[in-house]
Amino acid sequence: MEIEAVMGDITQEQVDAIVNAANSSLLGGGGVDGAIHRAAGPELLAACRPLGGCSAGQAKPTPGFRLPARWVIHTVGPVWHGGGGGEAHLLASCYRRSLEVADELGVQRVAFPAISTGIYGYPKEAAARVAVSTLRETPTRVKLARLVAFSPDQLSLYQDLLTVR
Ligand code: AR6
Repeated sequence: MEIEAVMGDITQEQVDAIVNAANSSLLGGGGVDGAIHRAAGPELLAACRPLGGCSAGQAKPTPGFRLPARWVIHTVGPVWHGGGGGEAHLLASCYRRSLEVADELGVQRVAFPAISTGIYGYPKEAAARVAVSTLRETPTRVKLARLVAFSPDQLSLYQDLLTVR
């Protein structure tokens, strides 16, 4: 799988599936979750309701409705509590499970936000390391993972990690 980093708004990504950094209710919120629900339209919330929520580290798909992406893969990152609560393991699970769901959907191009690094407070550099190493290690039929940075600093974190193996 090719991994690339780009800067932008994930709701504009022209890929098969975008990953949402949701909360366990899957009923919307702020940050990238709010942006995805606004761009997808109210059908997205209606599609999330019957899913019955989602645990941290897990992932569930819905259609993308008005988004350019055909699918949204909703995953729930860990809330940062200092690192001793299994946060890294849960964050890795988000990336791994999202790729597994992408395989189940049969899609080839998936865009990821920096899960947990906003409202959930996960330190950005540590989170970027987990993202890149998990994407590199997970066996998948996905051809392209796009790491979508929402700031220049986030983009350089990804670029630094992607230039060394
Ligand atoms: N495109 C790409 N990245 C974005 C966008 C966007 N449009 N908007 C924000 N980001 P956050 P979390 C970046 O807080 O930390 C919600 O209320 C942002 O800069 O969205 O996993 C949920 O419902 C940051 O780098 O997600 C949960 O309650 C990254 O996306 C909670 O927030 C993640 O920030 C989840 O918190």
